[in-house]
Amino acid sequence: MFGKFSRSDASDVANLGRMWDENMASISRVNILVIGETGVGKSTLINAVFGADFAPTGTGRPVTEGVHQYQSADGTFALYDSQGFEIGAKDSPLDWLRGHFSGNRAADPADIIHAAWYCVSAYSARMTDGQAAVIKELSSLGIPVILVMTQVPKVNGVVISRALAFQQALLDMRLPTADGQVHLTCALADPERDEEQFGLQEVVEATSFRIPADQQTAFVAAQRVDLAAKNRKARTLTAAASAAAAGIGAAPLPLADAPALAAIQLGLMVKISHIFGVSKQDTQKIAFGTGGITTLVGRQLVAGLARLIPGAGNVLTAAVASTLTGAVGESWRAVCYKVATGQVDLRSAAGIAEAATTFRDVFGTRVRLPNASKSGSSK
Ligand SMILES: Nc1nc2c(ncn2[C@@H]2O[C@H](COP(=O)(O)OP(=O)(O)O)[C@@H](O)[C@H]2O)c(=O)[nH]1
Ligand SMILES: [Mg+2]
Repeated sequence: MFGKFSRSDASDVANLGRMWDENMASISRVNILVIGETGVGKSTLINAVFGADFAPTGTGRPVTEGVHQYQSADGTFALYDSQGFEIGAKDSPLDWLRGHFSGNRAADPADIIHAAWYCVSAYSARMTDGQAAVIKELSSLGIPVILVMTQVPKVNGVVISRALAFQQALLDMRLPTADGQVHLTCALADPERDEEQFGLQEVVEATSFRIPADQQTAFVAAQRVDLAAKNRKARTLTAAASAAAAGIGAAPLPLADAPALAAIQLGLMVKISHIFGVSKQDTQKIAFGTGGITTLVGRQLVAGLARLIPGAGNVLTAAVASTLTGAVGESWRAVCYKVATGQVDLRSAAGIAEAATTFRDVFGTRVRLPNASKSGSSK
């Protein structure tokens, strides 16, 4: 049943597929290094922040002894998972890192490591001189280091004093970290021990602040704990697309140019889907599949509008073009937000229908179709 598209949508479906690939190719990959000794909770942290299917234990591409690289399926995110580096050790991963930097930095900017999470466990509660030396070396290589304390227990909602004492000891070491902080985290909720997940969003925010502008989109998309950042990014993209839509409608837009407007809107949906981790297939299903929002996106929307707006005749104004694009962006953001937070499960037909209903509901609050020509904007 899914994946069947009506004839009139065929070119929109094809366009969306092409735009999907173009968008992924245009996004600069972000590379994050996670370091810490075995058992401190790196994999658990990675899975909690970037998704359970991302770094399954024991897989990934070994790039050198003790370092594994994982890449997201869309290729916009790479993660290097590494055991503790020892300065001076033979075949240390640090040698790889030095080589990686001196060799690749100039040659291939795509391989630059944009941030490192140095993980120490609240349980071991120690940082050796060797570990501190590694942090210094990373910093001197120009890599922003975020210091993360993992496996931090709370009792009755309060961080245990031993972890706080360790945090203070680390602060007293005055390590050259990116933000001078020691971020306390618990990546694994453990109801039996009354422990809840915390601190992950703070780590993501601290990291995001240090990521170069070109890699921000990839980082916001890859992480899954800071949904507010995804919402902000989606709304920024929507504002830009609305402005572009107003631009093409600056002189009243002949309906013959409707494909240009449809392209802006589909391109916007593609970008928002990527930000929230909604797949190409799911995007196509909701947009053009059975029970989807077919008449509210793409060419059908624009064509249908001409019939609905009294007196619009064969033209669209800049205001209508921009309002429609704003409504498509905000409605699609709402759908993607629900998918990302698990409120909608797209594996069932009911889930697809629910996603489509969400889109229509939000769209309806932004656009009163029959009055659109009078008010121009209905925000
Ligand atoms: N209670 C608790 N256990 C954790 C936490 N993070 C990791 N663990 C446990 O610590 C062990 C080692 O974690 P893992 O992520 O495999 O460590 P890695 O070797 O650094 O990748 C596993 O049994 C995890 O379940 C946490 O935040 N809280
Ligand atoms: Mg691991």
